[in-house]
Amino acid sequence: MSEDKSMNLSRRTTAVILLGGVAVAAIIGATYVADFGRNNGTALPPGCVRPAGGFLVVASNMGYNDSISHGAPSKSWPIITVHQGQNVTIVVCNTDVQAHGFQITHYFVNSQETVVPGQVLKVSFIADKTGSYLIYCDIFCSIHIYMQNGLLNVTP
Ligand SMILES: [Cu+2]
Repeated sequence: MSEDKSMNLSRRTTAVILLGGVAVAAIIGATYVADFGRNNGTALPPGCVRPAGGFLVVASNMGYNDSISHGAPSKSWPIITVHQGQNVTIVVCNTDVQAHGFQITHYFVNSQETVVPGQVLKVSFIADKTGSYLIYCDIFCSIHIYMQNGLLNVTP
């Protein structure tokens, strides 16, 4: 093989690799956009109801309780306000096609609460400490940044 031919082949190979990369990126991008734009929040799994005196958090591809429509990630959503000493019950359900985490600083940091697609999770805890605590997802997902700014306010 002459030097020229070898150079051409190498260039062609580079071009094919580049095109391949662009195609893969386009496919991933299209999948991401399609998933992002689909609202899975309409079909609630059985048991996905607000508990008496408690709260309901629906994890969908629109965030927590449609946090994307409520200004996430710059604005806090959802916002749960309770009194110190209150027994707090939250039903968390997942209508998305991917798993999400459900964490609250101080209350559910190391619990690794996870809701898989279609799951309904019920958590209860005593709000023992006043203050504002972040409600967030600790599982990497395609809408992760929109699930980092929920708020639990525990008032005296
Ligand atoms: Cu996440």
